[in-house]
Amino acid sequence: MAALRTVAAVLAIATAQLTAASQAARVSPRAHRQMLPAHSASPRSQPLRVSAVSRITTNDNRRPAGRLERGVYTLRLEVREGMLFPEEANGPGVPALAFAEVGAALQVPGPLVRVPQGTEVRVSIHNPLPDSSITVHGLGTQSRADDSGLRIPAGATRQVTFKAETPGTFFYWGTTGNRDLNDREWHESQLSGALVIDAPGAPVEDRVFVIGHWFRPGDSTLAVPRPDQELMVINGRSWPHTERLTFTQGDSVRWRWINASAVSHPMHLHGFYFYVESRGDARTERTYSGDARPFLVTQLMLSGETMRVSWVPERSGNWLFHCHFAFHVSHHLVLKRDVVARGAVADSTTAGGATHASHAAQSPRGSVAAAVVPHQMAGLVLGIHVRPAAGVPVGASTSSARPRARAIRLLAQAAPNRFGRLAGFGYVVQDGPAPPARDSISIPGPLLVLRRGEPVRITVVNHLAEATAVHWHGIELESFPDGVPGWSGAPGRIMPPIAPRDSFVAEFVPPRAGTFIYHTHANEQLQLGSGLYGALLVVDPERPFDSAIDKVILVGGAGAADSLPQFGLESPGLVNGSSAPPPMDLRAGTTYRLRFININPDFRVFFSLMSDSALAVWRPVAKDGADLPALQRAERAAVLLTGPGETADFEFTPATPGEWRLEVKTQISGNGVPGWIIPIRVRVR
Ligand SMILES: [Cu+2]
Repeated sequence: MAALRTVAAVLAIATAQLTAASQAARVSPRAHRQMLPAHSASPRSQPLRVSAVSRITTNDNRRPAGRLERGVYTLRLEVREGMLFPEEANGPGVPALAFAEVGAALQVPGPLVRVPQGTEVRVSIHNPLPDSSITVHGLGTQSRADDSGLRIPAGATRQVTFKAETPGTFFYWGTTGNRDLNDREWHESQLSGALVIDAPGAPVEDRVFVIGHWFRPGDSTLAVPRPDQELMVINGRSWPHTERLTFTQGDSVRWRWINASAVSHPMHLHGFYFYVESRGDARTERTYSGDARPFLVTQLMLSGETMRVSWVPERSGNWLFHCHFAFHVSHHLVLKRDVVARGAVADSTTAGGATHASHAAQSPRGSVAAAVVPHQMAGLVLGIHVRPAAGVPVGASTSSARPRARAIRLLAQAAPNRFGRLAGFGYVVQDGPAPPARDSISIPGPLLVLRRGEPVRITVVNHLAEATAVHWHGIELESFPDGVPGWSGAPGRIMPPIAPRDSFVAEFVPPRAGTFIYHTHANEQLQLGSGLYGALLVVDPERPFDSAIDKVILVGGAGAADSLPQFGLESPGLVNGSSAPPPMDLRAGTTYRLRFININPDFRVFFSLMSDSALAVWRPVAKDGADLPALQRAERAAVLLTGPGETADFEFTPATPGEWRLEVKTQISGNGVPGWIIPIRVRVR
């Protein structure tokens, strides 16, 4: 145990990543639900009254609130109760406290504070609640040490004045119970607003997005028992009711993201890489420049983190930016509980594999059945339309047949009783004219190795009992084959869901060698959890895949978690399809390429390579499939935190014979969150 503690101690100080992660109490969408009943069990002294409330308007953060005159910015805020409507304006709503400018409409997120650097900021906050104080954090000089919070007693008004000294993306947030940001209860969870300080001359044609999370535990003691209710919003709205962004091919896109929710979100962009220009939290920010900027397709944002990103949509069509936790984009976050009957999903994963729930989830929802049938997701999804630049034909490079394209036939199939009584879903590649048995599946799907620059034509055949689709995660391709059913493509040519017994042809030319993922982009909680995922490697012709050197460590799900009997108690993970992977045999002096992939539906995953007494050292070489610039390739301690939808490549050269342990695990650090750990012996000869 002493040795283990030593390693643990080393781990704890090895990287800021680990430290930050262990401070973020929540690991998975289900984990936070486990934490919350403890709060709900303690009676609230002052229940939120939901009678006589006003409508909360959603705030797109385009227009700063307040008044700026002669270098002095003045804003008068108050907190009131209201109803938030994250879907249709006349749809279902939830009660919440919200910020407003005094006398004006309530807003979620709160009124935007946006000022030039050097401005004197004067904010007053009125708390009209009769018997609850409010504490507001994030207003003050941009120093974390300062942020003990501004306490406003019931019925009182307080003012804060500070100089906007440091440019960046920050936020203010309130609590009625002096709780931490990641511990707020449902009624106070929307008390968050953006605070942006612009440097002189910096571009301000950007957009500001605040991620919110609202969770109210169910109450079975009511005359009409109330189930758990949960929603996740981007600027107050849940997909498909989030704002649509429209750009023209070649535009520069600049976004600021603020995770004011209690949980982490791996935010993933389809079709393009983005640069992370800065990262921070409510009070501080770190800016990257030049080659130091992370260049990736998925950025994990912990609770309370912010980021500024930039990217260029080089190809036209429809794209998405979304959270990669399956639950955070699932039908569970649709407030209309009658759309999908909870429990039907469990039935669907028994031996037959047939499902009615997914069809229900995919049926278009009334008021938004416009030109495009919305994808069945909900929650943290942002839709992006990219118009073609003048003179560029839509989908020019994929619409015509490619005679020399390499053909792959990929079957999506199901096998009964793969996870206990639950079916597994998996991909199989058909070689030759004879199709494989209908219940033959592989979890993960077969390793697909493509060659950079070589056209590929993948026919996806759906042998499932429900519609599906495949997303080529991280590949810079045209919109149509991108794999989001009812969304990918452009007006007049939208990718359909692949119906049972139907097929779909995805054609693309992978432009970049690296580690990617292919996975289902339909009914992800069920399909991804059940096994529809695999590693997609793109290699240079001069450096083909070599299984003796290239080691893929792929973490996926092990059964549709919300269908499992132990749902909420334990969530499974698999490494390369196994909960007890075989040892990895390496040779001293050889340089290996470890290709890590996290495509688990629900969990952040840590990887660490260690002996009994020390962490190994490895060299990062690629992130999300993109080679790292030399500046980011410094050797470092062998620990890695990933969210779903991330890949990362490291070179590892064991110097001497011996034994290492590659640990693959979820967070289990002292907060009661359950997890799993899968150790792999690494034997060096
Ligand atoms: Cu999320």
